[in-house]
Amino acid sequence: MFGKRSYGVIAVGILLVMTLFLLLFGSRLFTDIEEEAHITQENRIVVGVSQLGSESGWRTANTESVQNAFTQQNGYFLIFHNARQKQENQLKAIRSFISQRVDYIIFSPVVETGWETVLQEAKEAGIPVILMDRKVDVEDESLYVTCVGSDFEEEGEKAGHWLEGELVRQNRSSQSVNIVILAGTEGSSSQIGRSAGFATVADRHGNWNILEEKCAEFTSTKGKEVMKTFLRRYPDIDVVVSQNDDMTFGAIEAIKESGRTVGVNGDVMIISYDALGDALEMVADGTINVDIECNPNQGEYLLEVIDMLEAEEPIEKRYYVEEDVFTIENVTEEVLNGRTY
Ligand code: GYE
Repeated sequence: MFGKRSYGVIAVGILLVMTLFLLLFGSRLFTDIEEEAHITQENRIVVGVSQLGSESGWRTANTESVQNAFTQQNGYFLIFHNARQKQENQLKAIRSFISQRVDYIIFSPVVETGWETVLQEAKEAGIPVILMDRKVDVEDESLYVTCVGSDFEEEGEKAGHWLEGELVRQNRSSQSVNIVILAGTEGSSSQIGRSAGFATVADRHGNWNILEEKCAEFTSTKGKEVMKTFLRRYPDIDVVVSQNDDMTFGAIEAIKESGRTVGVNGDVMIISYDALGDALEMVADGTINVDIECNPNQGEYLLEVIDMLEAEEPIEKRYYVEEDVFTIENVTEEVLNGRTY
């Protein structure tokens, strides 16, 4: 029916229609894809996190909790910075978050003082600041929106109350008791709170002699070093209060090397904080007498706080995480198996 020429004309026609179609809708199609990609990126909430360091098992668990919370799947873009225990590094990180115009700044202040100026800068840039784990000591509380962390003073009191009960149980409540304290980073909220809380209880007991409280920076190496000094200085130590498990691990080594024994059936009672998995094993076998839990799983709480802020719901100035106290009595298999850090 059609000659060779007609086939040619039809082919050219089809080509023309296709080209026209592409010209008309093709560019639309590509811009749509591009726009969508842009929107997905834009819809993600950008969070700058300044972690103070990686000094302890607790800190590692805390970092993991934050990184598992602020994921792409949850709608976040996380900029994470580790300050290696230096306030100046944290100040730099926060300033870089401000210049990158992040949506939120979360930070765990290494010490409580010295933050006014940088927090003022964040406020002027309109970036809400959320404190994680530790607090800041500032006059103007509007410099941060909220804090998520532990009640350190209560943790300190829990340690004191445990000792009160234990001395009664051992019939030693009227005898003199020699105590040394391995303190965490000087000027950090966890150190200040734990020291103050324990002191409140200790003050009520004339027979509790706090021989010395010395900073061991929340690390195992320092814990061992400072404990060695204590052992040299004081021949008769009954109780060691160590403000985190890492220092406890070091201290226990030092005590054992000095020929003394620790724990439930030992010469020296051990009171520790954090309740890391490895420490709970030592509670279970009687090496550590009591471990005051400090909960590092704060990522989920932070997500909730940001959800509330995004929804413009009113939020509180302080959120406390849940925490327990562990002795040989309640460290069950279930507790041990459930520990992920
Ligand atoms: O107990 C310690 C860490 O501030 C609660 O810091 C935190 C403390 C924690 O290095 O292990």
